[in-house]
Amino acid sequence: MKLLIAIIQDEDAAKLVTSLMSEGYGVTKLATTGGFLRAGNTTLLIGVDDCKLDGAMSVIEKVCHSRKQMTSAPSQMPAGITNYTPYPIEVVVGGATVFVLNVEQLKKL
Ligand code: 2BA
Repeated sequence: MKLLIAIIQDEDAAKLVTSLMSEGYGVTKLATTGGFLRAGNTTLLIGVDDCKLDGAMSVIEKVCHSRKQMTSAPSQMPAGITNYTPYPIEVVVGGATVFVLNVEQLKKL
């Protein structure tokens, strides 16, 4: 069994949860914050049997879209500089960042 930790954009979250649930995947949705943009995103925990891993990945790929975003995130500020004016930069926020972990056991007690 695998655990997918999928970090996605809030805009895609409702549709992805619905799509995964309708295809029989179990999903837990967490409200999270990206370290770079310091903006809200969504993290889904999806436990899947090994044989369903590719299917889950296809659903994620189909639903989640990359988007361009402008930011002047404070995390760009060089350490120790106080009078720094951040300038806007454009970043491409991915469709989904997915970690695939091996699961030793799943117990429902
Ligand atoms: P954020 O950390 O808010 O990053 C949003 C987007 O900003 C990133 O999109 C990337 O295009 C850009 N970015 C991030 N760090 C950067 C840097 N140091 N310099 C320039 N641009 C930078 P994605 O790569 O698609 O990541 C989307 C979200 O996925 C991230 O939001 C973060 O919440 C998560 N993420 C991505 N890689 C991760 C990792 N290795 N570990 C944990 N979470 C990760």
